[in-house]
Amino acid sequence: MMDEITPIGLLEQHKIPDLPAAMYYIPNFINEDEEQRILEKIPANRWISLTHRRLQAIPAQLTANNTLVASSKMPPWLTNPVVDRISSSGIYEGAPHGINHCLINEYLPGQGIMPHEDGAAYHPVVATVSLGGSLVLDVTEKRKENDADASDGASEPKRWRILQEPRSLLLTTSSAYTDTLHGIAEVKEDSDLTPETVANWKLLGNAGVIEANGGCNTRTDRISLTYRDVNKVSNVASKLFGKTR
Ligand SMILES: O=C(O)CCC(=O)C(=O)O
Repeated sequence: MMDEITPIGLLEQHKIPDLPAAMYYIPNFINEDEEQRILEKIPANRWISLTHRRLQAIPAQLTANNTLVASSKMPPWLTNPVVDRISSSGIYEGAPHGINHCLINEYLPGQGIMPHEDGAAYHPVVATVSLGGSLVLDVTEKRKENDADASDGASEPKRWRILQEPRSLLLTTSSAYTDTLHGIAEVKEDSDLTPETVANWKLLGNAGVIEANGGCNTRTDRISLTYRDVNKVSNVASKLFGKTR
């Protein structure tokens, strides 16, 4: 039945092989009803349009010095069931606040995001829930400044492809967070998807769909929820006294 979810259980069972430590992939993290409920709740009037996609930040965009000034909390439709399930995995243990922020990105077929890192504004754990369509996230090893080979191109950085299916959860932690870049190609189809080219192939919920389509994924509208813990938080009271933590 399509309505089943995968309990996270032991994270080690979901670890994506061969990547820097560590990324975890959990298919069917939410069910179709839960996915639909979230999609219906995304506010139509909060989108910020960029050149190649649109996004919204909840509860608020960060200030110029990467502070979350939060007079309101995350709304229940973003926390229940997603944050509750993620928290039960223990992945945010030791984080300053736990999940306090969510970026919602929408990608139409042909849209993507340039390779980037999320940086020091956040505790180094990102939890990405995918809604709607599937797409490939490209993960690339970051060049070190003193990398002798970086200038002459003699050695290529390592790359991995992660297929994110609808309703899945991808957790990016520790050196996978700090030592890699991630991006999404601006294509209408992800091709050459095989057990050899997709790092999380064995963890996929439905690899058969890709196989039946000749190793291709035809992009449809996809929305991602990227949950994070913003390190610096200022509530209205502490802002009056100029304090953040
Ligand atoms: O949509 C995704 O899977 C990635 C989003 C992303 O790179 C970001 O929010 O920084």
